Amino acid sequence: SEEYDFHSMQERWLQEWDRLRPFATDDAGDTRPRKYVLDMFPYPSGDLHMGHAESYAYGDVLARYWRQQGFNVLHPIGWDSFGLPAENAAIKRGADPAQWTAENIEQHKRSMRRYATAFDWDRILHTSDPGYYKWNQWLFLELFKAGLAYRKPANVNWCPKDQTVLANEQVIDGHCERCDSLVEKKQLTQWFFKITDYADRLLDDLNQLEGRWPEKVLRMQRNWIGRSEGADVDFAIEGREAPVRVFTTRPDTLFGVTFMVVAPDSDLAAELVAGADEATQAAFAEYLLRTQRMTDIDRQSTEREKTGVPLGREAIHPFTGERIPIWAADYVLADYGHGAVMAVPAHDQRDLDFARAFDLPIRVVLDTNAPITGVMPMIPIDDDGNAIEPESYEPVDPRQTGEALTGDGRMIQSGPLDGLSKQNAIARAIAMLEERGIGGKAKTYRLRDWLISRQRYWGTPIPIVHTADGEMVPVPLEQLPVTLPSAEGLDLTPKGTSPLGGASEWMQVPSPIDGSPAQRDPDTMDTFVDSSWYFLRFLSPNDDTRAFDPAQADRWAPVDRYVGGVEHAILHLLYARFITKVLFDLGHVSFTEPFESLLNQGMVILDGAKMSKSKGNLVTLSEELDRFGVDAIRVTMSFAGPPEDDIDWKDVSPAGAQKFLARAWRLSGEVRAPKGADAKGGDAALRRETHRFWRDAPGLIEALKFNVVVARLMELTNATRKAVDGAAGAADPAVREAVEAIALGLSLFAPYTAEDMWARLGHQPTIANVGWRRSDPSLLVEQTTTAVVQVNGKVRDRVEVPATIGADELEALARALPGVVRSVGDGEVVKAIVRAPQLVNLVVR
Ligand code: ANZ
Repeated sequence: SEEYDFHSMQERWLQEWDRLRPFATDDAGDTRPRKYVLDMFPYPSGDLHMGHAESYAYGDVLARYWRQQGFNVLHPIGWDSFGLPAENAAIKRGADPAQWTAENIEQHKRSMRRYATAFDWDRILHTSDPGYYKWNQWLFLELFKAGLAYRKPANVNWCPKDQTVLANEQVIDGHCERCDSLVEKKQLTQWFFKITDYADRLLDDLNQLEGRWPEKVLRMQRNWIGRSEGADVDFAIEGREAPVRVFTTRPDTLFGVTFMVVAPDSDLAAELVAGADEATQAAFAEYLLRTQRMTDIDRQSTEREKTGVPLGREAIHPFTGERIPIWAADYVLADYGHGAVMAVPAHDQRDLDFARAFDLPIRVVLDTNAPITGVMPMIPIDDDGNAIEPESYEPVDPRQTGEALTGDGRMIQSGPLDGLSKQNAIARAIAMLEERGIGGKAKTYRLRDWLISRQRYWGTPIPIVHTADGEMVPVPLEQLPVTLPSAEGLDLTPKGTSPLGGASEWMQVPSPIDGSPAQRDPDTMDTFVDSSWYFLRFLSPNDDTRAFDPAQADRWAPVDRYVGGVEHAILHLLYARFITKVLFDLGHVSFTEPFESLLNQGMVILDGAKMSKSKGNLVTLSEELDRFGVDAIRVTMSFAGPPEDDIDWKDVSPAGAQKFLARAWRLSGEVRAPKGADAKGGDAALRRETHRFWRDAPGLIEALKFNVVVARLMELTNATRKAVDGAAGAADPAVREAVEAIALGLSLFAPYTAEDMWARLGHQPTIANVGWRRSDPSLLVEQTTTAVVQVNGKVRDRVEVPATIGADELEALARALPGVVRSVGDGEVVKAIVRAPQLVNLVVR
């Protein structure tokens, strides 16, 4: 039989496609409906790997599918080319980051073309291109002018090895995401974006994405934003004019407050202890040093022994007037809530551990043993239905058990709250606080403002000029981009201040206001800024008059389907959502969520383990492609299972995929019916198979069941082979119809093979734009037959059943027929003889 030579096929069609540019998105005058399919753009470091091959295979199936369904599809690619990988690699090899990046992009481009990704090659972009980062600077200034970009000294996460600031999100269990060094704290003046202003919208709008984004991603975003609802409470402080405000989720436990705890590293703690005696101050100073060496994770660990020092000051309980001591302890964080808590040891485990460690009073205010009747206020009742008075039972003592009482029940020892359930007491307490003007309903968030400045070279320069008298002036739009100075002669090694500060000529600039000597801002932007809006730049990537064309944005955006790794579940997606909302508020776009639906592909692993160079279990994409061909690798990715699942390369068979493609391809050389031949009257069984494919494939693709579609193509290939070799023969027009269906189906998964099959069937390239066919419903009517049902050999009923019905199903159906039920009566069926689909005989005693 003919040889399936994928090498020559790849060479031939790659050239042809270069000439035909089948995926250029020409929008002018195109009236087709639109789809925007976007793959997360890669970092251009090294060549493409198996992970890219997987995710691009999936994105491509979708892009090619929508095109076959008659949509005008935008499917662009670019490179997230600023950032540490390029800079560190450049430092290591002594090369210019710009040149290193350009070479890597070229390599990626070659590999992507060979991989036959259906990208629009006229719309590529990369973020380190001044034509791109000019608009990054524009975006920064839009936020600056809207009061959403600001500078403040901040206790930042500092990686001592990379010598750079890290966002909270880049700190994993207290270690640097990139180099795993232990992260330290350092005070530096930094630029922030005010994402916290958008916390509620970022949280609430996740509901719109329910069912369209993976549940796991929605959960991670919700946790990251971490909205907590409760109350603010002001506590007057002995000897201090202003009260101290605390945030609590449990205002119902107000009467159980027996002490107050503030974060040792807060301004408040420093101020309070300043009024205490020397010994207290000395102990505090030492404790503060200990605290500063710890990560937030360790500080909040429930495993650790509680530590702390008294501050020698007292707060006044707002309702009882009682004096309560104020402590500093590391389990309270300076930058959460108000950096201080009202401690309720009976009902909060951390406070209880602390109270037990330092022998502080514990007061139970909610009896969790009291039965809950659902009648509010709740009166506990005994077995006979009589009310139980609070005196008649003993609440559990958390001091003895060591376990805080966190459940629901009935309030006790709480004055006006007595007898209420937890929820009612929360509402009542909030009302009381509001009445007295000492607090009220409040929310707090885990989310912090987005620290966007970096002290590194390879990023977008911040377009701000600092005048001699300390004013910050935006660089005027017509002077953008502020281009990076050449890396030549600059010391790029990390040292805590931006290398750009060393470009003395570049740093000096006349003030945009009056021309007086001024200085540029030496910091560069976090690369997450670059990737927060790139999906909009693809709409008009070469427009040098604006960041994006709003008319195009209205037409194409939001992205219909975003494909990429779950490692971006929090940061990138949150930032892109935030920037989209800002652009909406500033009137630049008319939608508030950037990505309509999201597909997170699983990982490609080997033998159950993540592949990595250091473990030596790397499967190299280029080698796999050389061995099996592009199409076989793409089919393997799609056939491996649902796209969200991990693919163990040990369990898949690229060789099997290649064999399947060869079988399908050979059929295209055997078809003898002429092009356009009417398949009516052709082999009916084969026609039914073909039209079942056309009926089912669209729904399966849209449900992301790519593996099932490949399986169906395999079945159709087998059925066609049987027809060719059997009674139908190669001249049957049903065979041509089936092989064309296989080619069109494969055009999503195996573009080279499909194109070659299409040519061998006598058609012009390219198959990518032919359009999928529709099923003929008249061919899909299921064949039925009449089954006869006997009881003890006598015909008692008849029923219409599908010709393909199974024995079990037929028997169950038969037993339920009215004539059969009547005839069996009280008797017992001892035996059933079933000959599907015609006959059932029940033997009854
Ligand atoms: C009194 C209380 C009683 C509390 C009780 C809880 C249970 P989430 O849910 O995480 O928002 N808290 C407030 N600020 C804090 C800070 N800066 N560092 C550490 N803990 C802080 O937690 C809110 C609760 O965590 C608040 O409610 C407060 O303790 C504590 F039975 O107030 B609670």
